[in-house]
Amino acid sequence: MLLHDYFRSSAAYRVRIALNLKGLAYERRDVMLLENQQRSPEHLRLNPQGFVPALEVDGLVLTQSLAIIDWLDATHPDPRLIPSDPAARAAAIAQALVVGCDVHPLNNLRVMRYLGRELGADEEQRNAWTRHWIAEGFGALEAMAGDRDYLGGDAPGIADIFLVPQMYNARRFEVPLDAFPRLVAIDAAAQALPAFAAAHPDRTAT
Ligand SMILES: N[C@@H](CCC(=O)N[C@@H](CS)C(=O)NCC(=O)O)C(=O)O
Repeated sequence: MLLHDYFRSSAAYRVRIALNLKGLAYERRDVMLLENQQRSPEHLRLNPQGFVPALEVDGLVLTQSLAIIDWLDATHPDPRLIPSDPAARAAAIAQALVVGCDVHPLNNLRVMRYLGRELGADEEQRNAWTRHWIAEGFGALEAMAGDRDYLGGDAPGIADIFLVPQMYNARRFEVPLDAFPRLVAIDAAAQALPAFAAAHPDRTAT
């Protein structure tokens, strides 16, 4: 497996965590986002959206982190990251999508660039935007979190895989986290696991 990756990409970080949880070996290739390598013809052939991650497996090219993790779960089901029970599955995916649909896309590099270049937002305004949408999403996710070790229950699942990279971003942008004690505790529990620790951007930067 070859992961087209970038150390600080939270969508790629999700896939690194999932691959590690499943104990799957993979190679990484850096796509340098700040140099716009994601817009190169070679990368657009893999992912026409111009995003990382993309995962190449035996001639198959997978994109979109949730779709990649769903594929990994279908082909390597141990351990399960997305529950099979329909109600539990819907709840877990709903938690993941608080981050994946309603927080992360608003803070993406292309959005930040648009805010700066097209709308004239300066760095502090762009950072305030990022902090606002993270705090709003985290407020909802905090209310959705149960009282178990992980969002996924007694073991980490898809929602934890989406949470941890977003917590990394939150800290990077100095989002106050006092209002989210459950998320802070769940993030700490997950990061103590080798699969999460090995996927951390500090362990991945080239
Ligand atoms: N929904 C996509 C989002 C992928 C995404 O936003 N990737 C970011 C890095 S986290 C990216 O490649 N951004 C490049 C850009 O904005 O130009 C997924 O989950 O895979």
